[in-house]
Amino acid sequence: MEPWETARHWLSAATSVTVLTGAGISAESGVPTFRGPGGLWRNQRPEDLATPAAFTRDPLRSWEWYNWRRGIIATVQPNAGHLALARIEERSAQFTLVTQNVDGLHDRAGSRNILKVHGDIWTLRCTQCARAWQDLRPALPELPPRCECGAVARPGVVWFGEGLPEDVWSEAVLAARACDVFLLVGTSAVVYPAAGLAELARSHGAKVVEINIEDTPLSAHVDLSWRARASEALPRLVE
Ligand code: BV8
Ligand code: ZN
Repeated sequence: MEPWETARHWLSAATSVTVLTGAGISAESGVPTFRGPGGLWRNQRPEDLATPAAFTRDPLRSWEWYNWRRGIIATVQPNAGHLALARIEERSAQFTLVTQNVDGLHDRAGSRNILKVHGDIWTLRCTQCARAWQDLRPALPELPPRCECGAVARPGVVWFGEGLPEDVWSEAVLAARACDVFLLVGTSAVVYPAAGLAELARSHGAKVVEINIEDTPLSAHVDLSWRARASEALPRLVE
C-alpha cells in the first residue's frame, strides 16, 4: 500500500482528527524554518533569539528579527498543504489543528479550530500592563513598539523557557488524547511539550502519521512515517 492509501484508510475510519504542524508546512510558502537552511538571521540561531533573555538584553535586536520575519510572512501565501488541512477539517466530525507556527498561514488558508501553542507573530503584548493587541502592519514603524501605557511591547509569542498559554495547551492535550488519527506535519519534533502530543495521542490508541522530508526523533515511534513534502502529501489525503 502506498503511504497515502494507508493514511486515507485511517482517516476515512476516524471521527476525531488532531494535527500538529511545525515550520515545515510553511517552508514551501517561503517562510524560513527554525532549524533548516535560511532560518538563520545575521548568523544568529533562532534558539538564541527566541528567549526572554535575548529580549531583555536587547529588545531592539529582538524586534528587528521579528520585524524581518513579519516582513517575509506578510508577502507569502498559504500553500497546498495549508489548504488541504482546511479541507480535511471540513470533512472531519471532530478536528483540531495544533500549530507551533506563529505565522498565521493556517488562518489565512481557512482552518477554523486552530490552537496556537507558541503564540502569534501578529499579536503584541505589553511588558507591563495586561494589554495585548493585533498589529498586522508587515513591518512596525517604530522599534521597539510601545503600549498605550508607555511601556515597551513584546511579540505575542512563547519563547524558550516560557510556559505555553494554559487554556490553549490544555485543549491541545484533550485533542491529542481524544483523536483516532494524529497527523504530525513538518516539525523536527525536538521542541517540547508540543512534540509530546504525538506520543500522548499514540498512548491513547490513535494512529500517528508523520509527514516530513527527513527523519525526526519520532519517525521510529509513529505508525506511518511518510517521507514527503507537506504540499504534496496532504492534498493526496483529500483527493
Ligand atoms: C517550556 C515561538 C517550561 C517563538 C518557539 C532548557 C532551558 C529551558 C527550556 C528547555 C531547556 N531544554 C529543553 C527545554 C524545553 C524547551 C525545548 O523544547 N527546547 C528544545 C529546543 C530542546 N521548550 C520550551 O522552552 C517550551 N516551554 O518548556 O516551558 C515551563 C513550563 C511552565 C512554566 C514555565 C516554563 C517553549 C517552547 C516554545 C519556543 N517557541 N517559537 C518564535 O517563533 O519566534 S519554538 C520554535 O520551534 C517554533 O515554534 C517552531 O515551530 C518550533 C519547532 O520547530 P519546528 O516547527 O519543528 O521547525 P524546525 O525548523 O525545527 O523543523 C522544520 C521541520 O520541517 C524539519 O523536520 C524539516 O525536515 C521539515 N520540513 C521542511 N520542509 C518541509 C518539511 N516537512 C514537510 N514538508 C516540507 N516542505
Ligand atoms: Zn501597557
